[in-house]
Amino acid sequence: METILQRFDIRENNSGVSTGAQWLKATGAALAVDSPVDGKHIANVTTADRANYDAVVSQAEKAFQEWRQWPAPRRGEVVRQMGQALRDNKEALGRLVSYEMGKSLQEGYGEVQEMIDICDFAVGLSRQLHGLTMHSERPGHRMYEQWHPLGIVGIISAFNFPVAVWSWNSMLAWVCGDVCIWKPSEKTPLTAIACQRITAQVFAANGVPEGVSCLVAGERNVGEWMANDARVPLVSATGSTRMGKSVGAAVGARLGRALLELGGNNAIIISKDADLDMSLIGCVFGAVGTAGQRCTSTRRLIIHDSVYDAFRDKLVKAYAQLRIGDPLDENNHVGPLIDKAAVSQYLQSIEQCKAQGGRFIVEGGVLEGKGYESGCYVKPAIAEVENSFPIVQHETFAPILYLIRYKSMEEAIALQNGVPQGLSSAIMTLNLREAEQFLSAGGSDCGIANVNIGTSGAEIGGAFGGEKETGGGRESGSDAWRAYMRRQTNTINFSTKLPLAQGIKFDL
Ligand code: UN1
Repeated sequence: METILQRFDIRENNSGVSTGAQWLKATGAALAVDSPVDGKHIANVTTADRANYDAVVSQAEKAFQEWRQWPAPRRGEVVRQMGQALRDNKEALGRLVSYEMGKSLQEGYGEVQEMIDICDFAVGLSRQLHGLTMHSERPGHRMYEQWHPLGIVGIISAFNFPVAVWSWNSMLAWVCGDVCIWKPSEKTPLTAIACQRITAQVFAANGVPEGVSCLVAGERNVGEWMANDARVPLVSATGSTRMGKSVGAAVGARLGRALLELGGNNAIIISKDADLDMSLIGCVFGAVGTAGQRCTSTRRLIIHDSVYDAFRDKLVKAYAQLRIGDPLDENNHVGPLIDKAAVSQYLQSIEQCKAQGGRFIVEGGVLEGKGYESGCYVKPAIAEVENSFPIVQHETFAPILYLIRYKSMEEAIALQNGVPQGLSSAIMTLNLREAEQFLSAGGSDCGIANVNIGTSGAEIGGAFGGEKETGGGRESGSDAWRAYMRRQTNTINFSTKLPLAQGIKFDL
C-alpha cells in the first residue's frame, strides 16, 4: 500500500481542498482515515472551512467562463485522456478503493472499470449533445433548441462507490462544459485525492483552466453550503434518503436543480418458473457483494410458494460456503463493513427484525479473532419476514437478506413495490408472460427492472437512478447528460416582416 500512497502523493497529513493543480491550505477540521480491512490508520485529511469553500467556488466560477467556450469535442478529447490515465492507474486505484473502503479487490477494479467506461461514453457524447429542430408556424422563421452548460456542478458522493459515482457525474459534466466541485464521503477522502491527482496531470497536459475539477473534503456542512449556494446551479447527491431530503429541500428552496440518487430496498422475485441455479448467483452476489453496501444491493427475495423451500435450502447452503475476510485476498467473497458505526447499525437491525417477528435461518454476528481485528467484519444473515415489518421497509446498509413468500404474480409485484424506495428490482423467470407483466406499466415501480439478472451491477450505458424515496434522478448513460445542461429554444426570423405568433395583429 505504501507504493500506492506514494504514487498518488498521499502523505501522513493531506489537504483535502484543491482546484486542480493547486492544493489550498485547508483550515477545517482533520479527518483521520482508518482502513476497515485491518483497522490501521492510513492518513489524515484536513477538510475545507467556509473560507476554503468560497475560494474554491470563486476559482470554479472563473474556470467556467473559459471552459464553456471550448468546443465540446475538444473537452471530449480531455476526457478521452482521462480514460487512458484511469486505465494506467486501474490496478493502483482499484487497490486503494479496496483498502480504504473495504470492497473486494475484484469490485475495486470493477469500480475503476466503470470510470473508464463512462469516459468512453462521454467522449462519444461530446459529439452528440444534440438539440431538436422544429417547424415554425410563421413564414421565414426557423426554430431549434440547443443545450448550453449550466456552470458549477456540486457532486456529493457516498463511501460505497467512492470514485465511480464521481466519474459518472464529472465526465458528463465536463463534456457538457460544466465545472465540478466534489465533496467526497468523509469516510473515503483518500481515493478522492488520488482521483484529483490523476485529473490534475491530464488537465495540465491539455491546458485545462484551473478550477474545472475541484475537491472540497469535509463533513455534512460542506454539502449544506453547496445545497444553499445559488452559485451552484446543480447539486448531484448520492447517499441516504435522509441526506437527500435535506439537500433536495435546500436546493429546491432556491429553485436550483438537484439530481438525487438515494436509498434502495431492492427485491428479486423468484417465480415458480425460475431457473433456480442461475437465480442463486444473482441473489447471493446481490445480497453479499460489497458486504450489502450497494444502493442496488438485494435486500428482499420474494419467492413463490411452490419453490420457496427448495430455494431457501439452496441459499442456506450457498451462505455456508461464503468466505469472509480480507477483501484484498481474492479468495474471499465478503469484506468488512465501512466502520464500527455500520456494524452497530447492522446489529440493531438484526435485533429489531427479531423483535418484529423475523426468524433468522442464517444467523448474523460480528467476527472476531485473527484477520478480523478491525471489528468491521460481519456474517451475512438471512431472515424470514413479512414485508410490512418496519425494519423490512427500511434500508439497512449491510448484508441482511429478507425472505418473503408469495402465491400470485399480482401479489409478488405488490410486495416488490410495497416499500418507500424505488431503485432496482428484478424477476427470475423463464415465463414470458410473467416477465412482461413485471416490466409493464402495472409492474415494477423502480428506476431499474431486470429479468434474469440481479438488482446490482448495472452497466453505465443505461440511465441509473430510481423513483419515490430514491429521489428521481438519473445518472450515467442514456440521455442523463441533459440534467447537466440548460435548454435554450431559439427562433430566428429571416423574413422581411415581423409576424406575431398565434395570429395576433399588432400594427403601428
Ligand atoms: C451505488 O451503490 O451507489 O449498479 C451505485 C451497481 C453499480 C453502481 C452502484 N453499477 O450496482
